[in-house]
Amino acid sequence: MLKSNNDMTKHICLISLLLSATAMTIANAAVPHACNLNFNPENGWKIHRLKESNKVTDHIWQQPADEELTRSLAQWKPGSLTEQAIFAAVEDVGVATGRNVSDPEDLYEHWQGMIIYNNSLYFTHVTWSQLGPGYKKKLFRNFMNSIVQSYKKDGCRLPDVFMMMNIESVFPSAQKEVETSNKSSSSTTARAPVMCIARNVMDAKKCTLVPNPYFKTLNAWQKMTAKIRRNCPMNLPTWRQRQDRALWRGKCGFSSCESSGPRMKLGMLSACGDNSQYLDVAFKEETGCHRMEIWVREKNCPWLTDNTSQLINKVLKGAVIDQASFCQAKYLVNMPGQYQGSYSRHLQYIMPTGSAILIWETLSEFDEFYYHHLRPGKDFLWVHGDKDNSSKSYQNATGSKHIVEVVKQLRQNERRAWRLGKAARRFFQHNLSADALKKFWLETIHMYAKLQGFAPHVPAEACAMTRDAVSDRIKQMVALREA
Ligand SMILES: *[C@@H]1O[C@H](CO)[C@@H](O)[C@H](O)[C@H]1NC(C)=O
Ligand SMILES: *[C@@H]1O[C@H](CO)[C@@H](O)[C@H](O)[C@H]1NC(C)=O
Ligand SMILES: *[C@@H]1O[C@H](CO)[C@@H](O)[C@H](O)[C@H]1NC(C)=O
Ligand SMILES: *[C@@H]1O[C@H](CO)[C@@H](O)[C@H](O)[C@H]1NC(C)=O
Ligand SMILES: *[C@@H]1O[C@H](CO)[C@@H](O)[C@H](O)[C@H]1NC(C)=O
Ligand SMILES: *[C@@H]1O[C@H](CO)[C@@H](O)[C@H](O)[C@H]1NC(C)=O
Ligand SMILES: CC(=O)N[C@H]1CO[C@H](CO)[C@@H](O)[C@@H]1O
Repeated sequence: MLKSNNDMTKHICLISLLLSATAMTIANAAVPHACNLNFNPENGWKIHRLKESNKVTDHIWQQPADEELTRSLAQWKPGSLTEQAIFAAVEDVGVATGRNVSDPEDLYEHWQGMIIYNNSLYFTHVTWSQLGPGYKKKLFRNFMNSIVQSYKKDGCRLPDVFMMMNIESVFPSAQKEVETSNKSSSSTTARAPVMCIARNVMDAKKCTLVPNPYFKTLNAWQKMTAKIRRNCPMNLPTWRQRQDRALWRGKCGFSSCESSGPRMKLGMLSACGDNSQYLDVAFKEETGCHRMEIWVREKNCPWLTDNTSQLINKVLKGAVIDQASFCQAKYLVNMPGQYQGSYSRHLQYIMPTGSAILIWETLSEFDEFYYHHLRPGKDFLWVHGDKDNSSKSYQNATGSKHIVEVVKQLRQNERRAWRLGKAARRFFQHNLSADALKKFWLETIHMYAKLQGFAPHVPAEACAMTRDAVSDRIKQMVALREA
């Protein structure tokens, strides 16, 4: 079992002195209050300061918290959560995903510790490896920082809290799940109190889902989605001018024969064959496709053939399309993620376009924090390609139809397609807009704080997050080390 204090101090960001001065300067002038967010159909989510309440953790929600939070945290009574249980859960997931749990660098590769203390945000478990510009941990830190800063600006006060966050999208297979659950009696209780961004449906109690880091920051997301809305007017005459095909652009990506993502994508691309009048689908770059071709040549995957290679070459050259211009098509396809066939951030970008959303049915294998709100047939339609018996991943989602059939039907019923697009856009406002993300995090932090039976403390070496400073500073240190 891990010793929490040891591990909290081992993986730190080494720059607390540098940053503590900056942290002081952002203290809010107004006395911060406990806050709530309420949804109003006219104005969306609005912050609500609770002036009467002094104790943030005492405050009463005016609406029930999101089901994902109530469900995944239900097994914990207020005040029952210990630091040990949190670290046990981290180790538990580590074992199941095949990480070397006695090597903290390896174990914490995908974990990010996060502390909110006295209304400021701190991070622990920042590892040295993988500090590239797009690396998810960095994105995540920036995203969380923007959320905490935003509450501060609103004059809100957050409760003290400590969380461990898994920023990977892949969770243990069913087989490993069995091994883990037999490991010891404690592992059943070591399930819920960690956070993750995507979770296999079979691991429903393993962690609590929170938004993925690809929203970047609240401000960036707000700007990006405002641009999409401007680019994509919804009045029917204008909407009618959108291209009458289902559009998809994405990465090739390939990690193993078992991963369902690339196989599903090939399934869709092959459906394109004689159907280019209905589908406009292509890979947007060659990276990853080369690896797939190598596999084709070596014929290691039973489902890859020489024809796959032909297919890849044929469909590779799709024009890259700016995300804010996706609404040039009436129908937009969401495919599973690049490597393991898990979630894809694509969906959060296409929901606000007002085009009808077609989701490849394998999505039902993985959950993100908002999937349980999506209503098939109303907010989107399930689709699939030619089913083949080598694919274990098809879940036969209710109502799923062949993608070409779906496009043909929607062409016959334009108003239905338009209504689907409007519903997706409404869904977006409610669940995925910057304010909705803010609201989700406010609930998460409050619910989690209530469960904790310990007072979170800031280890001496933890770093205060102000701007982008954490990983920039580490990069400098890496450079110094290498010089
Ligand atoms: C909490 O933050 C406020 C404002 O930044 C500061 O004045 C106060 O000393 C801090 N309290 C503790 C216990 O750190
Ligand atoms: C796991 O990590 C420990 C500590 O770094 C190391 O000694 C050991 O060799 C590693 N085991 C494997 C299988 O890599
Ligand atoms: C785990 O427990 C289940 C039910 O008790 C049992 O069927 C299964 O064989 C066990 N698995 C392992 C790997 O011990
Ligand atoms: C590969 O494609 C050719 C024509 O392009 C076709 O005749 C052949 O049946 C295909 N092979 C397989 C295994 O699908
Ligand atoms: C798929 O079907 C073919 C022929 O119908 C059969 O030979 C093959 O064993 C099947 N594969 C799987 C994985 O069931
Ligand atoms: C899905 O349906 C197909 C054909 O109806 C069937 O062969 C397959 O076993 C089903 N898959 C699952 C996971 O239920
Ligand atoms: C977190 C969040 O905003 N959840 C909302 C998602 O949308 C459904 C209805 O579509 C609401 O009931 C949820 O509260």
